[in-house]
Amino acid sequence: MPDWTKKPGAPILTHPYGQPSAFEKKVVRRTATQLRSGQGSTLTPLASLRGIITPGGLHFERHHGGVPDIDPTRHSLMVHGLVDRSMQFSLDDLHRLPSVSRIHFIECSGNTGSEWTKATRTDVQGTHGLLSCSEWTGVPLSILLAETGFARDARWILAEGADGAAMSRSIPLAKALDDVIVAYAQNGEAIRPEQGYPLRLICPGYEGNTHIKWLRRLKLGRYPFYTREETSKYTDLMPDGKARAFSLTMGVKSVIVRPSGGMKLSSRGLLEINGLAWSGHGKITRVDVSTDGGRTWTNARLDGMVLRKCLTKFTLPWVWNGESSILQSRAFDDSGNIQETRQTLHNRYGDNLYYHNNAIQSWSVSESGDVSNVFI
Ligand SMILES: Nc1nc2c(c(=O)[nH]1)N[C@H]1C(S)=C(S)[C@@H](COP(=O)(O)O)O[C@H]1N2
Ligand SMILES: [Mo]
Repeated sequence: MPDWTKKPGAPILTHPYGQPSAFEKKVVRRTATQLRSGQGSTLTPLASLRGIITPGGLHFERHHGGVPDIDPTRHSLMVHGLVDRSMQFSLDDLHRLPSVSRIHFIECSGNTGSEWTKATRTDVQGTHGLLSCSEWTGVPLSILLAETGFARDARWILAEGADGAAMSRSIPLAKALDDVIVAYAQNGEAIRPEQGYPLRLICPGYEGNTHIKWLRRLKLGRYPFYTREETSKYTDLMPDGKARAFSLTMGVKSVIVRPSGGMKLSSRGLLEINGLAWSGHGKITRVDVSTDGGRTWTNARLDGMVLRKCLTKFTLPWVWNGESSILQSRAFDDSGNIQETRQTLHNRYGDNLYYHNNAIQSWSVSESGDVSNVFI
């Protein structure tokens, strides 16, 4: 009989805010390699997570000016510009308004950017870790805009953060009226400081950069505001030298998280392939898995909830017979989009791209069972 059965365990309230088991301390965020002063990002350990929800403490982070320490009693949201009535909302005001809770992914458009022209990172935390999924609770932006009213020719909204970077992006008014949320809670608790405490914008399916954290201001206008983050950054350079701007919706994408780069298959025989699929356009309808580098494909099972603009879990049983194999997955969504190969995307968009890489990811399994990132 083990020790822990023979005596009482730790007293109640040892941890007023619960923590993971000490045996799980390797399951942590880690920094991406490109770090510059005053800004940076951390990656979610996708290979160690089960299901579709990212625990608050493991949500990836992307900060352009660090994490501000905001006193919610001194924070408010101003809505102004082409509105009938400028209004300022305190947190208390927002808590009184009708709320929604929705499960959505956030993916930085730089996610997988390192993998466009060669296999760079060793594991799925490195290749795909700028991706997380939470239940977000807050007030639909359409409700705030019904309070302020807006001019008939208003078309865009500038959203601005209260951080040192005062990060700002233009959001189409049509999107704001559709499904954007002014969120104050994440997975049942107040939004974490790293995720935008006390208020952030959730723009379901849009690139991560538009989900303005530490949100303090929304300004309505006729045109996009052409901020730094939608002109010099977060645009896609095309082969003819022109840059595509406002490429806001994240494409259909999937990745196998188990087995994935850096793992070792311990023995031959039956195992379950696990992965995640998502699309900024809507719902995942189907995921195929290949174990022979894309020559043949098998339908994976979509497990659990299949929600729009949300991570979807897929599984496939596989018998590894000890041969070298190439594992791939490709996702389909309800807008008719199919996840494509790198080659197809390169032929279409050229070699200048960094953002919005939603190509099929390949993991190679060697005869010794070592799994690694390969460029196909
Ligand atoms: N105010 C503000 N909002 C921001 C950012 C920021 O630096 N400041 N980073 C953006 C980027 S580039 C991304 S990908 C997401 C990341 O959200 P997360 O840190 O909660 O994962 O927030 C966006 N919102
Ligand atoms: Mo981002």
